[in-house]
Amino acid sequence: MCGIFAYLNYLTPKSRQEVLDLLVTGLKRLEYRGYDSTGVAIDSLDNKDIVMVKRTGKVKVLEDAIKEHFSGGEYSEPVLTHMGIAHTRWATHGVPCERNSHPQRSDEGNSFVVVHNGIITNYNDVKTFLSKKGYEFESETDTEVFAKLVHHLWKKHPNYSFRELVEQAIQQVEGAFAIAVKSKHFPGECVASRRSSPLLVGIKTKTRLATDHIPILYGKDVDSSKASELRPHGQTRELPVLPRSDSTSEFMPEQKEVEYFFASDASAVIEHTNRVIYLEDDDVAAVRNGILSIHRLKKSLDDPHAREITTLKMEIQQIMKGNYEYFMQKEIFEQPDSVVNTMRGRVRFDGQSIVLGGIKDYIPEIKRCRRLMLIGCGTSYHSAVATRQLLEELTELPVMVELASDFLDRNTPIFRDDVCFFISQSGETADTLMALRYCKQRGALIVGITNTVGSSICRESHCGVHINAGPEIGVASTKAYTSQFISLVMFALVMSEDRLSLQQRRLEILQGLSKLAEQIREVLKLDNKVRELAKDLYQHKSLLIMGRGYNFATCLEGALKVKELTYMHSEGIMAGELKHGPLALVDDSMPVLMIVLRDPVYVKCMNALQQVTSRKGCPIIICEEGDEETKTFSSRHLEIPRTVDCLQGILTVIPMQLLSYHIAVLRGCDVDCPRNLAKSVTVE
Ligand code: UD2
Ligand code: GLU
Ligand code: MG
Repeated sequence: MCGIFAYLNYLTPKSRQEVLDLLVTGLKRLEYRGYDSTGVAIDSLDNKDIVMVKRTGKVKVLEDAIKEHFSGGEYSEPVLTHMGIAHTRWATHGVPCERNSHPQRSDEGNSFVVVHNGIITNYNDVKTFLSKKGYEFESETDTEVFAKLVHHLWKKHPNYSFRELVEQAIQQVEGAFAIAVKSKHFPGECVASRRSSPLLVGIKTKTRLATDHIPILYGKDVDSSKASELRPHGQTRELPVLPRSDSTSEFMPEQKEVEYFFASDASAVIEHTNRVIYLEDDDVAAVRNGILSIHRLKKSLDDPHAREITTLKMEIQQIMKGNYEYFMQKEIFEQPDSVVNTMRGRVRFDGQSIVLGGIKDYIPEIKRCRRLMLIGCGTSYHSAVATRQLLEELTELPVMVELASDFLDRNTPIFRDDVCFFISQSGETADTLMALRYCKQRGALIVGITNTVGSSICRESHCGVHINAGPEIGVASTKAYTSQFISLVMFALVMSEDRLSLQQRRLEILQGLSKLAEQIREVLKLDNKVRELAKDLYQHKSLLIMGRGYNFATCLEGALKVKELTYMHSEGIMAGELKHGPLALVDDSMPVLMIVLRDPVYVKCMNALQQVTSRKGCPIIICEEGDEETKTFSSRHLEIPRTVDCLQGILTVIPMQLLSYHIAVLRGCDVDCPRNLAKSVTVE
């Protein structure tokens, strides 16, 4: 939910202005994660202090402030080694303002400054403890306690290394964090760590690295019971001296010139390097004298000896807007390609077979299960609603579809023979991740459906499917939805492979999948027509979207898009429920959109349409190409190509994505960064 970016150049001369440019560009790539305030910290000109610039608002505001602040010629002098940190915030503790922006500092002298993503849940206890030691707090953030805690530890243990200080501090905090710390007492060094929030390290060297692995240094004889010293409420006893992790010399081979990037996700580093290490929970990564080392306090039996350096396959163009005005628009128009990428290497249209490499070994186990649970939030939840009927049909299993937050609120009973799917674009969604851990603890088989390789859900699931839609930057999800949809359809097809009675149905669906990309291209041609409809709608207060059966999910997802992008009220209404309440909303002034396709619920949808028109409603109809009869009910319609019933939802959601996009543009809303929202919601 926020973006962290840190940059360290070792023996690679860069001026402060260049460093600031790098930090600001990094933040721009991460801006989708949060954008209520921003900040950077670099070394002062005499290298004795740290200078921070913070601003309320988006990265652009910070960029302008930096230009003003660091315009002097001295700032263009190259520095051999330097370390800077930057942050774009999505406030959880304290309003967005400069004082609460990150970096947060330990003291007026800026001894230690911290950028943080997540929530430190025991910050009040730590604050009470530190207040009694004389620390005065200047912000309302939970983050500030971390900077001050490190400072306190530094005063207590003046001979500890920077890494050891941070290592001690993370043992005292609870909750979720990714942090990067800078200190004027340890120039040219960076220490970073994570728990639950994502963090990776990018490495850029002139010559190829001599290794693909960074060894992990484990602590010895750790008595972790001591680590919880701060937890009892109001505890103010002196902190215990905690174990320190091993620091033998098994580091990454020395590099003469090297640059390190610490970032919340890969899109911020890909333009500099494709060599990255995904940190795991409780890893402490430290750079000192240009050498990166990774430390962990505890080693359990199956812990690895090293962290792998992975090569990112992402291309820089993938995260650029190209000719499009907004990322969201680009992502909507990418769907003919992204759906093919989801199926690539998995669906063989000639031999009519499907292989999902990520779950094939688990299929026998899945077939023996008692029920399938599909769990997600927002758009990901809608992809479950959209495919539930097909899953029930092809697996002949009970299928439960759950919102992660509600699922947890209910303490839903889960059994060892349940198979639980966790659907999340980022793979970091906090509620979904917590539901995953809840089910895992109860012994269920955990399957992830994610777009992000290396994400928490991917790592904590037993198996899963990467939807391979490519990076999604626009906060409102579009191509990830259609790819999640297809991934679940492919799963249903795999489950029914050996059912003789279902072969005809499977064939029909496979044929539908093979035509999908072409049909999406057709639907995208409606763009101009949709823009005209948006002109009719954008000044209204509300939009009702009605449908049923396979298209009910499109109504929910369409209404969500309208809400998040345009701030207009919108509701997805199950057409079967009309007479039970929603019909009261309908009159000649209420905008209504109805999905009426030639599928098993066509007659029922026509009924609903008649009910609406007889209340003087004048709906926009999404119908099948050439369906003259349905078209007579309204002068405004969008025709989409015919496909198999269970795939219609992929084609009907696209006009809804376009419609919400155009309404948002007409209303002057920021399409890629809707107010109050962030791309990956890593808090409850
Ligand atoms: C893998 C490769 C792909 C290509 C292909 C060739 C990766 C990420 N994918 O794709 O690049 O080489 O093989 O056949 O290297 N997983 C989870 N949870 C999730 C998602 C995935 O545990 O939420 C696991 C999954 O069980 C598997 C691995 O991650 O072990 C890769 O999953 P995938 O869907 O990318 O697998 P596949 O075979 O389509
Ligand atoms: N909890 C911290 C704050 O409110 C960090 C929020 C974030 O991840 O942006 O400042
Ligand atoms: Mg996994």
